[in-house]
Amino acid sequence: KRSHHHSVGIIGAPFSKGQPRDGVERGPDLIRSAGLVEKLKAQGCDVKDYGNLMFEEFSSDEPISRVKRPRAVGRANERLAGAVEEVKKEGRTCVMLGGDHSLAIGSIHGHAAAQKDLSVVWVDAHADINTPLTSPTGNVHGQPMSYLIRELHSKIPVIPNFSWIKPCVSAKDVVYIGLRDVDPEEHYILKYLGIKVFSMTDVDHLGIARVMEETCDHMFSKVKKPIHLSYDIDALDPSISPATGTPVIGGLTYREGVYVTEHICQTGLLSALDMVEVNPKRGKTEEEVRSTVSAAVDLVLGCFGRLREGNHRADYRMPEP
Ligand code: 4U7
Ligand code: MN
Ligand code: MN
Ligand code: MN
Repeated sequence: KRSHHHSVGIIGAPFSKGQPRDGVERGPDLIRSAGLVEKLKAQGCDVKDYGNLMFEEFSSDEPISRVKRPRAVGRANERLAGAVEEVKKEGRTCVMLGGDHSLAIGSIHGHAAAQKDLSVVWVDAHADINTPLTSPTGNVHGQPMSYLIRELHSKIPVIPNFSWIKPCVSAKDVVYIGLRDVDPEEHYILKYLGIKVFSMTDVDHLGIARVMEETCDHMFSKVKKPIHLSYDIDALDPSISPATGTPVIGGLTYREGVYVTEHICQTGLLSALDMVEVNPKRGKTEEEVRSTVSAAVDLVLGCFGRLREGNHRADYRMPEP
């Protein structure tokens, strides 16, 4: 099933202004330093690293309707969208290393520009679907889905540097996994739009294998669309990935987290991946940072063919005596 080789394009997005905590902009370099590119190549992937994007600074960036740093966030995502579209046009599965989760706006938008009609699998402790008007914090990393979902378009006010965003995903093409910290307004939106959600309660009830079966059944009920997997490292339990801005107790185990990636990989439809919210400054010790970064690397590797049973190259032959 997995004998095809993966062609991967990596974009670093060292951006942190979708939330208030410094450090998350160091995610891309940390994940690379842990050997991501070398490990992907060792498992047979054709990897092109496009390097890190550079983002504009805004000397004055006052909040607009509860949205903090709208100009910086809007412009950074516009940049990212263009970069992701380029990677997709070169025929590679795009891996966006964040940075905070506001970057999913640009990543999914750019993906959708190159690839009409996609499914989004959002693995996160949070739903990140607050509109600018429901957000309790004003942080855009808690809002990206609201800008992208067609059915929410009429609920989004005008924001400077956000006018390029066209909603490009249908509510029926979104599946959430791992939710356990959902604001009341977000819970209303999820129910009102009938979005498919597998909360941590569902993971407990069904087990991760059935959750992934049902995720695929839901996504493939009509046609098989390319998959955008948006993976927030805080989906995992903080005992594994403590170095993140908004940790929530009771998350996915390491095994459940990796299982999600193995299952998405074997669909053969993964078209873009976000790995976001790794923040070394939120780790209390070196070991906490190491564990978080190492989990992020393993999740990416799982998306591109790494199996826990082991792997070998298709052209391997045993040495003859
Ligand atoms: B993350 C929150 F209010 N919902 O909107 C918000 F609880 O990308 C948290 O998933 C958002 O880490 C978390 O600010 C954003 C809050
Ligand atoms: Mn989260
Ligand atoms: Mn399946
Ligand atoms: Mn998130």
